Amino acid sequence: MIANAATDDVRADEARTILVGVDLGPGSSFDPTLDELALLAESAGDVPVARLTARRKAPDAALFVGEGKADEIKALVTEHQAVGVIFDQALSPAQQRNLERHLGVEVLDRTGLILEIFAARAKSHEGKLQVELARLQYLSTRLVRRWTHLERQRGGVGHRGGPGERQIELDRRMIGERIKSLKARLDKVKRQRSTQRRSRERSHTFRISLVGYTNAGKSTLFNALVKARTYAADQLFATLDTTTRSLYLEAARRSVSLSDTVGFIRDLPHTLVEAFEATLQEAEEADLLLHVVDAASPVVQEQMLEVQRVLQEIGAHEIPQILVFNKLDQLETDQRPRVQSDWIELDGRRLPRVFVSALEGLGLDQLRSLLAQAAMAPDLSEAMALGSAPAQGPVDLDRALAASGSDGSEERTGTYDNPT
Ligand SMILES: Nc1nc2c(ncn2[C@@H]2O[C@H](COP(=O)(O)OP(=O)(O)OP(=O)(O)O)[C@@H](O)[C@H]2O)c(=O)[nH]1
Ligand SMILES: [Mg+2]
Repeated sequence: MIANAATDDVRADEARTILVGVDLGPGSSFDPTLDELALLAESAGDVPVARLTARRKAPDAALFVGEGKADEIKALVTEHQAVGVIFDQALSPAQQRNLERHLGVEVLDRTGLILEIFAARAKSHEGKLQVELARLQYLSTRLVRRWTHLERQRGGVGHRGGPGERQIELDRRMIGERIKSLKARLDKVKRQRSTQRRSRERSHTFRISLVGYTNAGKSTLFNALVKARTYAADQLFATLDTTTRSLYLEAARRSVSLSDTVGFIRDLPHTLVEAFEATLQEAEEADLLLHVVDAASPVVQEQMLEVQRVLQEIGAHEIPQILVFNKLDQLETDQRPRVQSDWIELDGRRLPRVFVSALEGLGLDQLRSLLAQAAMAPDLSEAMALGSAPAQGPVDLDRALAASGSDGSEERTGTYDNPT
C-alpha cells in the first residue's frame, strides 16, 4: 500500500484491502458505493476485497468509527486475509494509529492514498519536487498536531513513551528546512516556465489547457487532437506532468498550444493543490480551457462542480471555457444527445458544450472548428454564434455512432461532423 520499492513485490502479488466509508451527514462527502475509492486503491496497486459503510453523527475521537464497527472491520480483515484498510474520510493521526493497533494491519485515509499515488507516478524533476513538498506539508501538520497533543499531556498525567519533544522539535526543524529548499527549487522552475511563457506570448501563441476530473479522457483527447502518444490509462492520476504540444488548426490557419494536465478529484488534498502550483500554472494562464467531462459517469454533475471548485481555487474560473462531453460512445441510446453541441448552465455560467468520443474520434472536427474560431475571436459567445457551432439542427447521433464502429477512425467522423 505504501509506495516504496521494498513493498512493490508484495503489492504486485496481492495487497488485499478493505474499503471503509463513513456517512457523517449533510455537509460531509460520502459515497455509498465507494467506487471511486476502489479505483484509487486499484490505481495504487491495491486489490479491494471488501467494502463497508457506516453512519455516525460525529467521528469517534479514538477510532473514527465506533468500537462495534471497528470489530466488524477486524472480522473482515481476518475473513479476507487483508493487509490494509483504507478510509474514504480523513483520519487524524491519532485515529490512524489507534485503528492500526486495533486492526493489526496498515490503515490509510483517502488523502494518504492520493499522496501515495502521486508519489509513485511523479516522473519529471518538477513533479517529484511537488510531490515531496505535498507529502512533507502533510507530514508536518501531523507532527504539529502530535506536538500540541504531547504538550497537553505533559500538563496532565505526565510523560508517556514515544518520541520526546526534542525529537519532534528536531523533526519539525528538518522538515521545515526541507520544505523551504523545495519551495526555492520550485520557484526556480516556475521562473523558467514564465520565461518560456513570455516567449510564447511574444509570438502570440493562443494557449489551450485541458482540465477535468481524473480519468475523464483528457490525455486520450490530447493524443487524438495532436496525434501524440501521451500516457492514457484507466487509472486515476495517470497524468501528473504537463505536456504541451503545438496543434495546427486548419480553419484558423494557425497553430495553438495545447496542454494536457493533472486531473482533479473530490476532496483533493489542499497540500497537493498548493504544491502543484507550477503544474497548474499552465491552466491558470491559458487563453481557453477545455473542460473534459466523462459524460458516462453516474456522478457527472458532481465531478463537473468539483472541477469548477478547483478552478476557482487556483484562480482560473474566469478563463473562457468549453465543456467537452467525452465518452459519447459509452452512453445508452436513450441518453445520447440529439445535437453535437449546445449551451449549458454550470455554476452560474453559460458554457458552450461539445459532445465527443476521444477514443472513437467522434466529434473532433466539430471541436477543432470551435477551437479555430475561439483562437481567431477569443470571445467564445461570438465564436459560437458565428460558426457552425452550436449545430444548426438535431443530428442523428445514433446513426453516426453506429456508422463509426468500434475502431472509428477520424475519417469516419466526417459523417458525424458534417451531417449535410
Ligand atoms: N469508451 C471510451 N473510453 C474513453 C474515451 N476517452 C478516454 N477513454 C478511456 O478512459 C480512461 C481514462 O483516459 P485518460 O485519457 O487517461 O484520462 P485522463 O483524463 O487523462 O486521466 P488522468 O490523467 O488519470 O487524470 C482510459 O481507459 C481511456 O481509454 C472515450 O471517448 N470513450
Ligand atoms: Mg491523463
